[in-house]
This record gives sequence, structure tokens and C-alpha cells, in this order.
Amino acid sequence: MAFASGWRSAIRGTMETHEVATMAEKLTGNARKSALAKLPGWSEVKNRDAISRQFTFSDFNEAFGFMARAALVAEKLDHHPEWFNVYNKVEVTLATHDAGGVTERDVKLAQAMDRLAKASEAA
Ligand code: H2B
Repeated sequence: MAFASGWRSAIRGTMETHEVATMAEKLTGNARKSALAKLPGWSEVKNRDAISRQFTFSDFNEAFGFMARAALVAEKLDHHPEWFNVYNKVEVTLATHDAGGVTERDVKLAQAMDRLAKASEAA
């Protein structure tokens, strides 16, 4: 019981229980195509089922501020990015390790990152 309520409280306000279950499925075929169409800035990674995008900010402060804000969203979604930062650039790779590929969870996090970057006027 304690486990169940802890798990639910971690995602409360972010997703419905039903969504949590379906979002962990690897996207294939048309579902994958339409999901990627929602993410114009993102590319498919070579030799791996994952997506990536590079964000460019005006300086390190903006880049790191974006990472701090994205980290809070990632923690709320219990879904975490692979990322690499040098000065004003942040390279992000998203995949659902448990599913061995791209899922709706990656799409949700990618869209949230796009919104945050837009708010900092990233390219
Ligand atoms: N993040 C990503 N990107 N993929 C996962 O499969 C994943 C994660 N799994 N964050 C979560 C945490 C899992 O390890 C925990 C136990 O829920």
C-alpha cells in the first residue's frame, strides 16, 4: 500500500494512471510516425531507437537554467534525459530504457523541453 501511494503521488498532476501504463510501450509503425511528426526539431538517432535534439542558448546561464528547469519536469515525469552540455549548447537524447526504444514518455519530455527552450529563446 505504501508503495502504491508513493508511486501515485510521484506522478500526481502529470498523468492519469491509464496513461502511465500505455506510455511505456515502444512506439512502432504509424504511431511512431505520428509521434515524431509532433517533434519537428528532433531527429532519430543512428543505430539506436532514440531521438535527439541540440539546443543552443545565448550563453551558459541560459543553457544551465534550461537544464535546471528540464530536470524538474523530468523528475516529475520519472523520465530522465541523456544530455551533454558545453557552454551554451545542450545535446539531448531521449529513449525509454525499460522499453528499449522511443515511447510517449519521450514525446512528452521532448515537448516539455521544446516549450522550456522556447521560453529562453533557444535556437
Ligand atoms: N528515464 C528514461 N529515459 N528511461 C527509463 O526507462 C527510465 C527513466 N526509467 N527514468 C525510470 C527512471 C526507472 O528507472 C525508474 C525505476 O522508474
